[in-house]
Amino acid sequence: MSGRMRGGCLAPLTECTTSARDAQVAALLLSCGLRIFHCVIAPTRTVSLSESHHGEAFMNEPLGLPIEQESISPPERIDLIVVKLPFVHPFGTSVQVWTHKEALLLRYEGGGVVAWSECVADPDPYYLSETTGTVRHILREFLLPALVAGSTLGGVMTTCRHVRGHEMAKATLENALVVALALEHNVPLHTLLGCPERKIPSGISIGLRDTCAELLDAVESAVERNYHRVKMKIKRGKDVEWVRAVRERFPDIQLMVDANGDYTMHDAAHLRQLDAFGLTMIEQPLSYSDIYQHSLLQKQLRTPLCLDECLHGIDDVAAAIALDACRIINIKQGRVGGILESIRIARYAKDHNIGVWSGGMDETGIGRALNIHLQTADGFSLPGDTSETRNYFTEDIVDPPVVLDRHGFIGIPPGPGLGVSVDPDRLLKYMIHAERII
Ligand code: OSB
Ligand code: MG
Repeated sequence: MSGRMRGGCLAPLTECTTSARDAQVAALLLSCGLRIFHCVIAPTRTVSLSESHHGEAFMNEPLGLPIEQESISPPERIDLIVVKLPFVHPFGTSVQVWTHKEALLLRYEGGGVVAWSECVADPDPYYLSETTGTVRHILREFLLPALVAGSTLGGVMTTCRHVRGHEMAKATLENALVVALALEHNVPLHTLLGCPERKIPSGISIGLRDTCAELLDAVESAVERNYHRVKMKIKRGKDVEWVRAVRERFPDIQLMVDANGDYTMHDAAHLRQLDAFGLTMIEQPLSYSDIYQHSLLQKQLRTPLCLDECLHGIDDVAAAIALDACRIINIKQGRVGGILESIRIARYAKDHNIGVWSGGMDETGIGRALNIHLQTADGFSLPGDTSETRNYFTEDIVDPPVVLDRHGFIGIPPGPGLGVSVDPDRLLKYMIHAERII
């Protein structure tokens, strides 16, 4: 790591061209002393489009967006970088407490632009089964080889669908390609997606706290900052009484709970008590892999259920809606394989009168910016888990940070692509691994 980098005298790294800033990051990756692997992309692993269309199910149909026809510029360089940033407050769910955000980033250089994407996987399998380790493996061995000369975006992603599961890995590649296209066209990502600019409502996800008093303090500060809705994590033993306390103190806020799968149908009578508090929804009360039992539970509750962990693509969403397993869905673009599948799901849900919001994974500013652009798409009808940078990090790796306006809205970062730029000093400060693929 060079003294120059530490000095902070470099101009911020712009996304939109292969500028001096990008060259600095490239030089930094080579000079940082971390392990850098080189591996050869094997184009022989791809499957032709006509072959891949044979016998496909609903999930594998093309989306029909014009950008799927766009040609991908061949990558000149691809790096996988892992950063680890401390949270300002540990983030707890019913399953795990995270003290840091460890995120895999993909840096894609080609066609005269540098595009970044952030994978939503954690280093551990305590949200879903994918991890930063499995994503690196799947990207290197199976997804990046789909990048062959002359491919369209749709063609690459169709080839990638031959890989079963691994939605977070697929999303990491797809999002990088989509951002690269936006940069090549010199337009903001939402414009490339055909979505007009709009202000994005905010929502905050408050992790499990040790005491109810601490939870009340956290809710109070969110209400003071004008968040449009507040989500509190619950688990067995920290649920009905804690919700009652929050509701008594804040009778008018849009309030919801997220159990991350902590309950079973044996808890149905207990969960029915939550109907008394006017919650906007109860998110994933039952197992991370269940849809059917949620449909049984929904019949016993007035409060709408919202599904998160168990929805991995439009087929799961269609099943959940057909079974009346939920009235609202949380779309995490990483969990469903990327921004294009997210747009398709939002449209489908809207057509079926199902509320939609954009979930978060405590992302750095790269993933956060993508989620903001995504929420301009048709169908996103409810405030999501998109909150200010300062809730997570004292400093982030990108500029500008996400802030709320006076009315609790979030603006779309201006400029081409994601509209945020990676700061080389902070990237270096938080980088724990770098691997050059091409
Ligand atoms: O269930 O939505 C979840 C974070 C990590 C894992 C799972 C979840 C969450 C969040 C945080 O709720 C949402 C955010 O603020 O980004
Ligand atoms: Mg959730």
